This record gives sequence, structure tokens and C-alpha cells, in this order.
Amino acid sequence: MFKRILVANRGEIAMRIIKACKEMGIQTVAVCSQADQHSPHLKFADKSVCIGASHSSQSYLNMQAILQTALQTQCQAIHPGFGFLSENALFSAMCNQYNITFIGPRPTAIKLMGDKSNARQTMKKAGLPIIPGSDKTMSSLKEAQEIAKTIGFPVLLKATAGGGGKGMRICHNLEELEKNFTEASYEAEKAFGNKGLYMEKYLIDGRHIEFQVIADSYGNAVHLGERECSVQRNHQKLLEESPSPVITPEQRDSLGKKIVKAVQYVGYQNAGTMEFFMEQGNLYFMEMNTRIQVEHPVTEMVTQIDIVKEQIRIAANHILSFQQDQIANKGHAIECRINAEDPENNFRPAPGKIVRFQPPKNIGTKNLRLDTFVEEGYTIPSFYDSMIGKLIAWGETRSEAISILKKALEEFVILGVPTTIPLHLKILQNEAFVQGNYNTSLLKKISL
Ligand code: MV4
Repeated sequence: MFKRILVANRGEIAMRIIKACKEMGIQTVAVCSQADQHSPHLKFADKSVCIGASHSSQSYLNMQAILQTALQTQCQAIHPGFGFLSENALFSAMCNQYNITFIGPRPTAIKLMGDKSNARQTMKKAGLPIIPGSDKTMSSLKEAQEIAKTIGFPVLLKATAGGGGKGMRICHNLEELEKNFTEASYEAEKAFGNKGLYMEKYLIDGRHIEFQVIADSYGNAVHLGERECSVQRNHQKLLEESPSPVITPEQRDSLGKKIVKAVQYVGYQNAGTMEFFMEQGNLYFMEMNTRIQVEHPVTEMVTQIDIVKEQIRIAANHILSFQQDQIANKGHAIECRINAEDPENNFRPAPGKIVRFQPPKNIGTKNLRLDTFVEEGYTIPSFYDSMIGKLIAWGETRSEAISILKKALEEFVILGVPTTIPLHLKILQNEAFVQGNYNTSLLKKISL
């Protein structure tokens, strides 16, 4: 096992990774930017190093500075968390070059899944259902028009190098396709340095459901069930739950088996997430995320598996410590993302000083978990995202989880910055949500 790990991230996920290391008896080195010099995660680590200026390009995305720090502090591995360098194939390869273990998949797997069009084709070959669409990145408008005529409008243009909903364009007819094709390739080039586009039939009002997978370096793979992530605004997830209210045990088992086969087919290692879109009861593969995800705690609460510790063990070439039939998903977990955002101002990030921070009672029991890095008096910098924590409730049933979460959100006091807490209380009281009968358009129907 590793003696020392460098945590190449910030915020609550940095805290989360350090916690796992501590429990495994592994020392940690935290890195930070200038804006984060007073961040509480630094005190939690054994050692901390400021690696650059506040802008993430100078610090959390600075591969040379991070690798140099890892070498100087004798870290044997780097955990990238999510965002930043977590899905950067070059960084993963550079770690290997320096003989430092990247805690995540191999560079080839990151690259394969980073090309969303390629990932689609590969997963189709591996036996997963995909949405009708192009079978590769399209090389001309003419090609796009031919495919659209075959699959029928509406269609959706997506950036090959995109993901997470960035740069998508809906087209209802040939004229819209012509206009959007040019604009979307230009924008994709600007945003991702790759103008490639692929096409899918546009499915309306579906559900976003994703499966957690874990695979070791010996070809053993398992799935940990699904997460329902349909509560989103502007492609930002706000609330996630496991299990999904609409997936039957039979569906979970049968798709789960196919997913595990697909994971093995591509030789995937470490933790990953397969994103699906559900329309009229059918699930279609959309993309695979090759990192630990923000919403991983709901899976941990229902499986009792510590996914971050598993990531570390797998990276250290340990064999997977459990088999599929030993995973028993129990009860129901719901996570609320607590963001410092202004509901009066279209939920714009609202950095600032937290003058009062009083978490709910019962945190740390089997029913409630709080993943955060902030404390009273902390000033949220404006350089990064607005998430300040995640509150996760577990109950024997979905309705028990909802009432535990509601009570906890009501007890939670955060003063100084506006937060998403009032919005979460609205969601938890929404009729459609309570019935489990909602899709990705739920939030459009809820206002404060
Ligand atoms: C779609 C879709 C409908 N049809 N693809 C958004 C996140 C990214 N991973 C893919 N996403 C979607 N892809 C097809 N072919 C719907 C979504 C989608 C969505 C779209 C509009 C508004 C909110 C959404 C929330 C989740 C998924």
C-alpha cells in the first residue's frame, strides 16, 4: 500500500479523500492555490504546499507543479478527485512516466471515454443499447443532414470532446440543423479545442440514471447499482438519489450484468460511472465518466462500500475485495448539493464570508452524512465552483429518507451567503418528487 498520497484537488472532495487516507493509515499532502491558502482542508492533511496562483490554470490544473510537488514530498500516488485533472489522459500518462500512480483509470481508457462519439460506438459493440444517431464524428453538414433524415427530427448535436451537456444543440428541421451545425462546431472548437460533433435522436423529458462501476487491475468488475440524477438545472445536478424510484430489481440486474461486461470489454480499471438516459422505460448509454463523482455518497450509503478507499486499493494493485453477489443495496439515500448561490439572481454563484455555520444534529449517524470543507468565518473564494457541501440522508425507505433530509435541512443554518437549502426544501415537498414521478424537467416547474 502507498505510504503517502498527494491530493490534487480542493474543497469537500479533498477532505473526503484525506479522510479515506487517514482511515487507511496513509499520509497525505494537500496542494492549494493562493486563494485557498486558508482553506480548512490544508490543516486536515499531514502537509500542505501552495503550488500557484488562484486561477486554476496556474494551480489545480498545473501538471508540472503538481508532479514536482509529489516528487519533492515523496508521494507515491496522486488522487485527482473530480474536475480539474481527473479526466486528463495526458496527466495520467505523465504520472506513469514519473513513476507516480494516478488513482484512476489508465490513460487509454480516459482517452477512449473522453471521445464521446467513440465511447458510444465502443459501448454499442460491447452490447449496451445506445440512442439512434451518427456512428462516428460527422465530417460535414451534408453527412449530418443525411443522418438526420434517417433517424428523424428532432435531433441533438453534441460535441465529441464535450460531455455533461455542454455545447448541445437541439435541431427540429433541416434549416435549424444547418445553422446549428456551423455554430456548434465553432463553439466546440473554442471550448474544447476540437470541433467534432456527433448526432443523436433528441429524446424529450427523460430521466438521467447512472450506474457506478468498480474494476480492479485483474479484470474483476462489479456494479454498485444506480443513481437517479434527474433533478438538474442548466446541466448542474442538484439532488441525487439511490436507488432510482423507477428501476426494478430485474432491470438493475440485467442492465448491471451488461454494464459489467462492457467494463471488462474495454479493460477499464478503477471507479467509473456509466450515464444512461431513460425514455419510456428504456435505458440508453450516453457517456462514461472516468472519475469519482460528486454524488458517490448516495451509493456508499446504500452499499456500505467506501468507493474512495476502493479506488486507492485498486490503484495499489489490490484485488477487488468483494464480488457482485456480496453487494447488497439496502435502504434509500438522497443527497442535496449545498451551493452558495443566489436564487434571486438566477442562481448565480454568490461567494462571500460564511458568518454562521451550524450543521444539523445527528451528522455521523447511520441516517445523516455531511461532506463539507467550510466552517464558520470561512470566506468562499470566487475562483472555483459554488458547492460548499453535500448533505446526505439514509432511510429504510424513500419516504423515510425524504423526511430525515427535510428535518436536517430545516436545522441547517448557514448565514452570510445565500444557499440552495430553500430550493431543496421546495423540491422535497413537490408532489411529483415525493411520488418519484419526475424527469429532467422537474426543476423548470419549481420556483422559490
Ligand atoms: C440527451 C438528452 C436527450 N436526448 N441526449 C445532458 C447531459 C449530457 N450527459 C447529455 N444530456 C442529455 N442528452 C439525447 N439524445 C437529454 C439530456 C439531458 C438534458 C437535456 C436538456 C435539459 C436537461 C437535461 C438533463 C439531463 C439530460
